[in-house]
Amino acid sequence: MKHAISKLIAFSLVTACGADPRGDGPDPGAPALPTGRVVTYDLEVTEFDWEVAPGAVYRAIGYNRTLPGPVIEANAGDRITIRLTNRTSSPRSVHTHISFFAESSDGAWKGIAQPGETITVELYAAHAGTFPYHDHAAGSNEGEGIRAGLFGAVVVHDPRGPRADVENLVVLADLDMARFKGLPNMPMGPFRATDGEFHGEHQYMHSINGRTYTKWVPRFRAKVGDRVRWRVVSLGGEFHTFHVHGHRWLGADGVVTDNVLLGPGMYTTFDWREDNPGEWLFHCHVPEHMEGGMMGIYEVSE
Ligand SMILES: [Cu+2]
Repeated sequence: MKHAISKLIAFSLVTACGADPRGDGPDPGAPALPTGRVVTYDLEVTEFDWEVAPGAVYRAIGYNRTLPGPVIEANAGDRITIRLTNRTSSPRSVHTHISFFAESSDGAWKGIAQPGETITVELYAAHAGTFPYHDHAAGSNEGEGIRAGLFGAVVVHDPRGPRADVENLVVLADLDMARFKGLPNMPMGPFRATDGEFHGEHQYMHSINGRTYTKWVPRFRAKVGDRVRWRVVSLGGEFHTFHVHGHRWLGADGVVTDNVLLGPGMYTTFDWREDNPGEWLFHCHVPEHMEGGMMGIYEVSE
């Protein structure tokens, strides 16, 4: 497995150090040079109860009993080793975006942990940025793992880039209404959108960092003058936007924006210099998703 990754890295470095394969300049996607460092993570897949808000109990399948799963953090050029243990009754995996890996660590056709099994996944953090990771094993259904809670973020720092004073990691995810065991003021489930006192089709379904609504989504904080880095990944079945009140940043298209579109499995990283004190909303701008809990608060002090 290591040999296969080494070959991948060597090939990519050859193309990176030489001209662009099209012959028109340096490759803008050049991978980072190896640091020689290895970071190791243990991920355990289990089924557990998770409160997205008090009384809103979700029967989750997740990594290390938390939604989202733990942050996988590295510097560009590091190798990442993940030991994945599956304590559920269906096949599970961890599939990552952007990092280099051999097919044996893909987590789709290969790199699957069977029930009771521990496997090793080997990655190379080729590029700085913020990327999703998630289950990609076909259990009872192909997307069941992601809906149940098997998702998280890979944060790859650029050791040569500007350091941020504050880093805010945002994981947007849609939950499966059929997996709720309880909702506030409701008897135990399972629930359908039209059940009992349950109003609206989306309540508690759209989460930020595993929680719903401004009262329960963990707050972000910064102060005026800070270089604030936002790392946003979108995992789930819906298209979301990421909108922050009172602020603006340079979008990927080079145009100033305060709201970006992220489809399933998409991600973005951007910085701003904080200049606006206050208590600001950040949220998905799809009305049903806001109503469904996808909103939080960002507090800026003087
Ligand atoms: Cu949305």
